Amino acid sequence: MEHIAVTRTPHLPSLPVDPSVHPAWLPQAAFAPLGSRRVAVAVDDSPVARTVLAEVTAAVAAHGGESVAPGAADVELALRPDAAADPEAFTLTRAAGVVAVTAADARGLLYGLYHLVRLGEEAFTGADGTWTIAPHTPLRMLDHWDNIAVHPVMGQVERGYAGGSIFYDDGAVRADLTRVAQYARLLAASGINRVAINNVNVGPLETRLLDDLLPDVARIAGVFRPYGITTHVSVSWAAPVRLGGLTTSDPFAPEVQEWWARAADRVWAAVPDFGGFVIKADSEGQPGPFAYGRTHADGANMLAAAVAPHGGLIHWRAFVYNHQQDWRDRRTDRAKAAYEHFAPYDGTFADNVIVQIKHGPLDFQVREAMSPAIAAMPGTRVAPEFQVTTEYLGHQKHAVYLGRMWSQLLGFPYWGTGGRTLADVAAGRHPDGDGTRVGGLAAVSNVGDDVFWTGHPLAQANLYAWGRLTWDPSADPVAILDEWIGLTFPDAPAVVRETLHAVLDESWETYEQYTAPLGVCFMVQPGSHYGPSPDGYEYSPWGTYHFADRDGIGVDRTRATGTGFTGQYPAPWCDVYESLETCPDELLLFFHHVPYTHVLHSGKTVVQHVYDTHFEGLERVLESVRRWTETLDAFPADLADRVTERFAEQVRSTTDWRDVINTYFLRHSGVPDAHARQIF
Ligand code: GCW
Repeated sequence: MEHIAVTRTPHLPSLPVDPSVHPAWLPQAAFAPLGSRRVAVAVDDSPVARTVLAEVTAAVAAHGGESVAPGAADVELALRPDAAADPEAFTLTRAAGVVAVTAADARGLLYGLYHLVRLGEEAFTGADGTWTIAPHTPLRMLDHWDNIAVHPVMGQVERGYAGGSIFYDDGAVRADLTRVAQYARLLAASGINRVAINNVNVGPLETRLLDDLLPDVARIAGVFRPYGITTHVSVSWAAPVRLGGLTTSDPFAPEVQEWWARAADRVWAAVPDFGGFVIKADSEGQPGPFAYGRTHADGANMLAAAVAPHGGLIHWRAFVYNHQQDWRDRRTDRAKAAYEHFAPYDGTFADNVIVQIKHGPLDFQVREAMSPAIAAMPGTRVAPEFQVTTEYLGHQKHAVYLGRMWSQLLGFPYWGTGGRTLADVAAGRHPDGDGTRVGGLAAVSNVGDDVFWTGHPLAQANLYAWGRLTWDPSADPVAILDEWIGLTFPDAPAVVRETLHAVLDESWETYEQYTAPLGVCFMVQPGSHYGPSPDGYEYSPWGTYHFADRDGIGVDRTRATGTGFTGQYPAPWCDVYESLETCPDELLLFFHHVPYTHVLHSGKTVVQHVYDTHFEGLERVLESVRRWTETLDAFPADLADRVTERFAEQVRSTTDWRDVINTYFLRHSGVPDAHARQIF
């Protein structure tokens, strides 16, 4: 490897810094500690190496430091290669006033550089020592549900709450991808290394990403590449018919196999380091192998064979269920679907298939049980899927920090306290596995072309936290929140940082308080999924019911008397959830149908719990608004205005939730509030 020094590099890429867009967690000030020092960089000439050089060059130019040749005297920071095994890992050494970051290749150096940015001055003044830091899993992914053609119902970005798409504008890939480059930089600085660039609901225009729109895919991949980010595309199972004019998509048909192999050849010819395909098949109307009497393993393995010669991956989604269920049918339980469709095929998926499974068995609710399917496939590479976009969590109109929720989910001990967790399974460390089935972590992104990226400026914290947790799922989500606050608002006085912390820290729990209680799920407005509608899905085909009547509420998912869903869990959870004695309060209504007067472990009845949490939830939001109002002058006016506007909507919406849910429970149960507060 030929190493070049920053001082001898004539054509560095310029960093994608656009002053009209909020810098998120990479404001210029965050680079001051690094940029005020004498820095030596020795790297190869790869695209990522050039990013490392560009970052250092820009930082020292802005902050009075100096780029010096490797080996120069009085170097304060050195970034240079070593022979480490993991190409994304780096080693940080602090000794005798010199900080060195070493890594096997430029990706590790880039992560090391952003690590220094996060540490700030502490990076240079802390105690001497050596730390080797490696990501938890090699697949740390964000999926975009962005459409190229504006969808008549879902718009430019399905479940997007931050304006238009950074990739597409009204039927075409944007000519100017500067925002994508800025995004890539933010993602690299948080730890993400893979992005799927289009919606898993693939329309006719998006199908053409495999064909005449390939040059656009190559352009986007070219923007992500310098940041160590690999590009993936979502594909339609029906592509051979839609695009290739075949009469079938049967995975066993030779012409279909041949079509996909040629499609893969084309894609990798255009983008040699392409990542692979994401696919939603036989799900919510998307075509799939069921039409041909084939299984999901048949479908996934056929695609896997097509991309294998190129080293590609297939992310095959397990969000497969009957969305045309008859609500009168009490035997079918949507929660059981992913396990039933996938677990029987464990061990039969090809090596380059990743089965992507939503963390909950329903759909990204504020509180639902863990998906048992994730734990059921020791012989399969699994990527649990999360939502950074807040489809069921307030549409980035409510201030809801999700780090604590994800941390809890990632640390869920599927085989009991102290045992392997969801994050372990994602990294291939299944207790019954052979350790080779390394999966990853995936989530749906929350950005758009909004000037603050995420609609609600404070929702940036979620994007940041997601990246950081994919890198290290054991990281403290509260520390991540403070890290985000420190980076994003570097000059803010302590009181402002305390306010942001207070507003966000327990905001997930607050959101849970004022929305659907005790794991009951889906009391949202149908379609939009914003605002309360307790019976909105009760008589619908979507399989998301709570069965409230005058006596009680909740879904009996026990083996003894219900749908038997509890039987999909390994011990101890199959028994913990089965029993009313041991089922945790917060999931009570997910697993059991109980009277409104059932007494929780907390000592309260279900109905009194509902009243109390809903009154308290609004109080907590009002307290957040009070704190925010006290410090809002410390923020730039445009950001302050945006957050203030969002809080006004949050208060309106939370009041709505409180009153609708409380009234619903009062009318159904006839049990008055013990404190005689106003319910309608
Ligand atoms: O939560 C549901 C959403 C759909 C989405 C689907 C999925 C992309 O309401 O908008 O479609 O999940 O995950 O496929």
